[in-house]
Amino acid sequence: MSRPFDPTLYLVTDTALARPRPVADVVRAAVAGGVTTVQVRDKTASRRELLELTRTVQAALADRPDVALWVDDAVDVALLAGADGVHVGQDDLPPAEVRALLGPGRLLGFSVSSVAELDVARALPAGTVDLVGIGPVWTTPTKPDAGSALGPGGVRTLADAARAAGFTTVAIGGIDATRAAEVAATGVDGVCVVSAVCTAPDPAAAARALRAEIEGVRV
Ligand code: TZP
Ligand code: MG
Repeated sequence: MSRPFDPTLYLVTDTALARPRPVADVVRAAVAGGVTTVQVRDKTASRRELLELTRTVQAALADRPDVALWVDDAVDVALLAGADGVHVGQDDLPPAEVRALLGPGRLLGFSVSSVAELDVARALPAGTVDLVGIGPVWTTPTKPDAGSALGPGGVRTLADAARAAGFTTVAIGGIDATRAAEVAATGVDGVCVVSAVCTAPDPAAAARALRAEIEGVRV
């Protein structure tokens, strides 16, 4: 069984957007502000650099065992660092292969932007994929090749189907504090952000604002 984790406010790091601050500083502040889970993502880093970055973020989270740590794409890095999970996209290693490497004790996330892509996860044995990341909700400069925007309506449709299949759901793409409530209202388990926190002058305040919007929908 994978470990339980709280997907409510899911931060994906971006080293360039965090500059000049070290990613670990942004993560520490964001978690203090209310981020509940963190994924290390750096498409420009070498495997060696990604391992180092992951370990630095892990050290920043040492006093927060409740915050699950994920690595984007690199299952080798996730295993070497002892991260809680790995997140793969449709063109990365297939989820069944990643699960075979990860074993049962870690989390596996998978990106979906359509019913056909969700079907890939639904066709796998239960326990292969834990979480599906649904997006992009809106187009975003952070990932210009993310595909067409689903909008909140499209997210709701995919989230309903994904939750019915037993997956934890998060939505990603173009979300900031002004839009977090609308996304939370689609029924996803969590809201995922990159630039809203990584570019914020005060990442703790940005996380607090996002969290307040999400919790406002849940009461
Ligand atoms: N996958 C779909 S959109 C996206 C990813 C990694 C980037 C989201 O970034 P932002 O800055 O929160 O819009
Ligand atoms: Mg990927």
